[in-house]
Amino acid sequence: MHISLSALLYCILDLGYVTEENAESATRSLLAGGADILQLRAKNHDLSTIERVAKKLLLICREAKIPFIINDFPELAAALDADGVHIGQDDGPLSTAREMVGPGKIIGRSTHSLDQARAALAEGFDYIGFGPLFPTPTKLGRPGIGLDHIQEMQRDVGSRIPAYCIGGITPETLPSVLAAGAQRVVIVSSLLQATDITKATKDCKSLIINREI
Ligand code: TZP
Ligand code: MG
Repeated sequence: MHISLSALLYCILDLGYVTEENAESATRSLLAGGADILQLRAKNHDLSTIERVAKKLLLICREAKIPFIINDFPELAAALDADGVHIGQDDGPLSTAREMVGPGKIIGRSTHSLDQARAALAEGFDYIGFGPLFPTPTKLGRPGIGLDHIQEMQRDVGSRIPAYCIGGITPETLPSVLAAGAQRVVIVSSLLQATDITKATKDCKSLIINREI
């Protein structure tokens, strides 16, 4: 599995916003709205819960033929034959994660600056997240890095590997993010907290697809 050129909207099923009971239906709604990649992220859950939810979401993503990525747990991604894993700056080098998940899997890295984005490219990551652009309750304690470096990041990194701008992106902020040069985005809370997840996802997807170039 790899990330396709047309995978512009990356969604995260974050168990901080959705209960285990609602995880499958929220995922189906995100996919119906046009999510091109799905990640499972669970910062305060035990591994058995994450595994149980991951198994269900993997089936949904397989059926929809989109990549399913697990945040933080390369061993779990390998054990479930998920499509990849996403790791942060403090989660060790690519090589360690690669040993665990194997050569055919997608491995992404969170980056919070232009330097980190360039370093992730040089190390060989398959894609990056770049942000948070704006402060966000989904990643508390991290300042927003703003929109000023997006263009340079796209030029140096996003032209080589998929680069997803992330953090505080909503239907309201998305136009400014796209105008600043973002090609691909991750959106979490504003979709998961929407009264109609599918509609909110569709609205964001069409803003991305119909962007002015
Ligand atoms: N990494 C950087 S910002 C962020 C992560 C996981 C959270 C993005 O969530 P939201 O709710 O779209 O701001
Ligand atoms: Mg992590």
